[in-house]
Amino acid sequence: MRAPTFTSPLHDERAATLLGIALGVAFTTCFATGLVSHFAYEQPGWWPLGPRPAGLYRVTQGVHVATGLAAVPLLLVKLWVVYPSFWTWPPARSVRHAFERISLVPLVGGSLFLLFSGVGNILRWRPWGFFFTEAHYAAAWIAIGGLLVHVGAKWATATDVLRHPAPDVPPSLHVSRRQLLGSAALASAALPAATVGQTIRPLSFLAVLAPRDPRVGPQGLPVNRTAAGAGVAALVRDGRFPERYRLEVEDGRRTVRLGLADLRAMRPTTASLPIACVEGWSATGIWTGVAVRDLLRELGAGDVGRVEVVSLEERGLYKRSRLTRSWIDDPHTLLAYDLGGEPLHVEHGFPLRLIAPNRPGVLQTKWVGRLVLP
Ligand SMILES: Nc1nc2c(c(=O)[nH]1)N[C@H]1C(S)=C(S)[C@@H](COP(=O)(O)O)O[C@H]1N2
Ligand SMILES: [Mo]
Repeated sequence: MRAPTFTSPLHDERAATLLGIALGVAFTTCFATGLVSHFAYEQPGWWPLGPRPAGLYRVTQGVHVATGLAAVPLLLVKLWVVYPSFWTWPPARSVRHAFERISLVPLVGGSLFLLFSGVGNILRWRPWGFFFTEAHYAAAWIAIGGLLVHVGAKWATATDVLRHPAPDVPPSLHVSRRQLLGSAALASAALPAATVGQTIRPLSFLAVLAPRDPRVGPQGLPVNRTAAGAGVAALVRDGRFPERYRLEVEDGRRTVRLGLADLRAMRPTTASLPIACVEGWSATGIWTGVAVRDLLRELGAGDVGRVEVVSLEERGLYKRSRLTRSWIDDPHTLLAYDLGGEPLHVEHGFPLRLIAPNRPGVLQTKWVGRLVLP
């Protein structure tokens, strides 16, 4: 096999190293915040983060999406800089070299998969047949494993490159190394800058690329799953509703049914809490409702360590969520009936929705119909 010839002097170690460092920082931050997102969603027993601070998930998930976007141009430019080495012949000079090259398969393959599926997910463009959450999580471990091996293998070369002054490269097509890296940096700053406005309101004027505008939607809040999509719109349009609406509270021995008037007669709590979607947008609302702990107290439910919150929605991945003890005890874990002082819009979960501090949006169940106590 004859290696193709690569004429640009920009395929050099220095550019590769600097891009590699930027990518390493972006990937590690994205990985760490991705783990937070995963465990905040799964809520394993050992997970230490509870409902406080209330806005933490909105920050970690905003950073996750921003660093993922920043990595896209960095990775593309990095692949361009290093791709001549993919044609190296013979493919391995030593066992060490072979190992280093094999680690590129999970690293490059995993990274491309993560960025592609992540961007697709925030654009809600999901042409794939797999379940995004699990595939994205598995690929993250694969890529981070490849990254560790790669950093270990390249450490000596990279420190060597950085210790020496930058050699001049003759301009290639009038592009210097500095211009190449500068444009990569600019593109990688511009992508997240053009989307963070979907979570930081004062920057929303910048959010030209954001898939969601946090100000657009009924009651000034965006909507992911619509009432029509969830199949609850007809139920709500039905004239007997909400008069006939009953929240059912089951504890294995009995079922208590509470109408909206019963819920409104209980001690109300108002709290300012964000909806923070995994897709990277977030928006704050002023919610009023009954705190779950007050409701349980009213019903004399005693010491409850777990509550399943079940939607009227019949199908759909997010029709139920679980409240663990720290959320049940938090005074701002609400079954809300008002948003911004008005009855909830049906798109936001009328007649009743869960809204609680520091919780991924997917766990803020709308159109709540039933609470199941163990
Ligand atoms: N029943 C039900 N509740 C749900 C969902 C759903 O699909 N079904 N989607 C969740 C998601 S992904 C988000 S981000 C929030 C968004 O709330 P909003 O539509 O009021 O902004 O609702 C959550 N509640
Ligand atoms: Mo969401």
